[in-house]
Amino acid sequence: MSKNKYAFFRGEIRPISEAKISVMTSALNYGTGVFEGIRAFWNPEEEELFVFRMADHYARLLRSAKILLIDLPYTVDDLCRITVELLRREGFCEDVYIRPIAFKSSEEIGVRLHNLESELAIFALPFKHYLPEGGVRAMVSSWRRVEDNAIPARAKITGAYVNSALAKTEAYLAGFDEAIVLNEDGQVAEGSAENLFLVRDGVLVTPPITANILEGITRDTVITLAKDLGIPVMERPIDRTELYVAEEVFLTGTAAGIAPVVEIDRRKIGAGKPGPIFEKLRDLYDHVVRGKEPRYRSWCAPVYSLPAR
Ligand code: PY5
Repeated sequence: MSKNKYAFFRGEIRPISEAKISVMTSALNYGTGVFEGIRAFWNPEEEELFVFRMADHYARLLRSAKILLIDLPYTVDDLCRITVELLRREGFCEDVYIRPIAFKSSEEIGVRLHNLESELAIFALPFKHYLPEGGVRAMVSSWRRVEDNAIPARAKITGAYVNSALAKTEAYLAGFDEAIVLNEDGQVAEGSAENLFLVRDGVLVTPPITANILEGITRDTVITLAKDLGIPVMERPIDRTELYVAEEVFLTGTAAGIAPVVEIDRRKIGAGKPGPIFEKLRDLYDHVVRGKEPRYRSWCAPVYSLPAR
């Protein structure tokens, strides 16, 4: 029994049992879909559900779709409105994860992007933690990050997640919680489904968006919050061994939130426990996403208190 009752599928909100596709679907056969992960956070004091940076996620979905020549008949505003409607129908009063997916839906043989139909589906379900809360034990993967000229990591392409899944499962089978993936230059790209930050001499460092990473929205949020807190931020290439000698390392993502890394390749990071800069950012982030910081309230779209547009 699934925890969600509905999906937006073929232009309407329908029972989840009706949101089914054929085994012949092009995207199932060739990985030609793009998706998003969006979170909505419950604020018990206001009895309100806030969708975090929804328009930014849908703008990225449309950019990903453009790269795969997926034409969608929806604007960012349309997609936000549909999502709010879906969440209202579900009536969630807890933290949820929203998954929009746009894909090549034609049922025929042929590997290509052109002259194929596209479809969009959106579903949402209750969601808590993606990574262990007390601290992540990570390994540097033997798998390399996909290159922009092979499968662009900038687009959130379903097929590219084979790369993430290979790295994640290698880490799991070796007894770790998460994989850190290097790019073909041998420098740090990101986690299997998170961006990466480290702290050196009090400076927050993260790879640039040209390092074959997803241009993460949590990454952008953390950069903004850090700057507002007066923490210096630098976007630059990161060597593998900088991971070992960093004062702090943490991962950021919609599913993962901000997750501290306490061990990498069996080397303790900093004091082997979540660090002070992580804690400052995490505390602020937890408030921001629930609409509790007036300064960032525009990032939070209320689901119940506004009339549907
Ligand atoms: N890098 C990769 C490869 C990702 O898959 C993700 C998000 C991120 C970085 C972080 O991006 P953002 O901050 O915009 O979420 N991963 C998805 C997520 O929803 C999929 C997880 C299963 O978090």
